[in-house]
Amino acid sequence: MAEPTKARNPEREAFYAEIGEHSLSPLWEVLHDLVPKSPRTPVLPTLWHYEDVRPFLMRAGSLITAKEAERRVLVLRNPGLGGREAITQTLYAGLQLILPGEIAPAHRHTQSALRFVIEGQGAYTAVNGERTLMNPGDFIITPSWTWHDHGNDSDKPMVWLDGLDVPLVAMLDTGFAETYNAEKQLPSRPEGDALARYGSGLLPVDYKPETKTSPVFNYPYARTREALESLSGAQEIDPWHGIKLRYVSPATGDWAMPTMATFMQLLPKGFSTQPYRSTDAMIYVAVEGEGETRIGDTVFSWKPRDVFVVPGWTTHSHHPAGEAVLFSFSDRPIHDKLDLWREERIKH
Ligand code: GTQ
Repeated sequence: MAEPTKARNPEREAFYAEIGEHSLSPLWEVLHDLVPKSPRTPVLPTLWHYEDVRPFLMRAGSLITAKEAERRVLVLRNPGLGGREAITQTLYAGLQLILPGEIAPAHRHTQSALRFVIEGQGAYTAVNGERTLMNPGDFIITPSWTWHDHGNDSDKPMVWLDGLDVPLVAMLDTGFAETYNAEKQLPSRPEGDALARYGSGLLPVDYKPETKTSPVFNYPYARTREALESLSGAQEIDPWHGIKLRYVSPATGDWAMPTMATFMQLLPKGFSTQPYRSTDAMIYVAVEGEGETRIGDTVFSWKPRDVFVVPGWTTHSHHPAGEAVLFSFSDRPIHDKLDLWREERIKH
């Protein structure tokens, strides 16, 4: 609700203009915008149907090589954010295409990246000298300031969703980047090394975490799906979330990434979630099944590979047609660490 503005008169206007010349402004004119009663986000609920975006991606594939582009990505721009390369206030998302035989050259940057595999299989991403093959539904991490390159040795196009904390890092003015001295890293560790070392309920005996990012950098969908499948027979299905798991670092139990929370949830057949909101804006990717998500007055119909955004502090509910699986991510770790995170579970 807009607060009544203070009366304006020529004397005040003249004063505001005069102090403006001295890089000063009157707080009382803007106080309630600066300190709102509840969040007023410009982020708009937005849905990208993969079948609409894919032809544009393939056209991009014939316009520019992955090498020339460095990263051949169509950015998912939130229309409420005035043309910024941002899907929410703090996060960036884009769909990256690598064609057979291509390489996206090695570089590193302070922005953290997640990859959620959408289409194709058998391409790799290499992080700090270890390659991991990418399969649909895998959640892959490129930690801040780690060398990474991507390549496609398969015979089909490979597409994944990139999620990065680009707008957050820009706001903090902490962006650094470097290109590697070669197109790709030579493998220095065998494939599967990180998962064996850190991702089997075991850790090397003297291991101490050196960074705030999970040492596991590929969470394969096969394992995630198996966990959800086993739990789908269980009694307790959360009315607001269905069966919702969060990805964590096995080294700390904290979120897998310091700036982004990631989740996978199963919505059983015939189940709808109750209305819910939390301060963090959520980016969803439909993985299996079809359904609707109601966000305020907006209704989105999704099917596998579609991406949609739920703005922060906006009531929403999911209504799958049959059993469905949704991946999602947000900046919740930041809200958590600043004691800002809130949620509201609404009862009908
Ligand atoms: O794969 O390294 O979508 O650096 C944007 C910036 C992907 C990447 C993006 C990047 C990358």
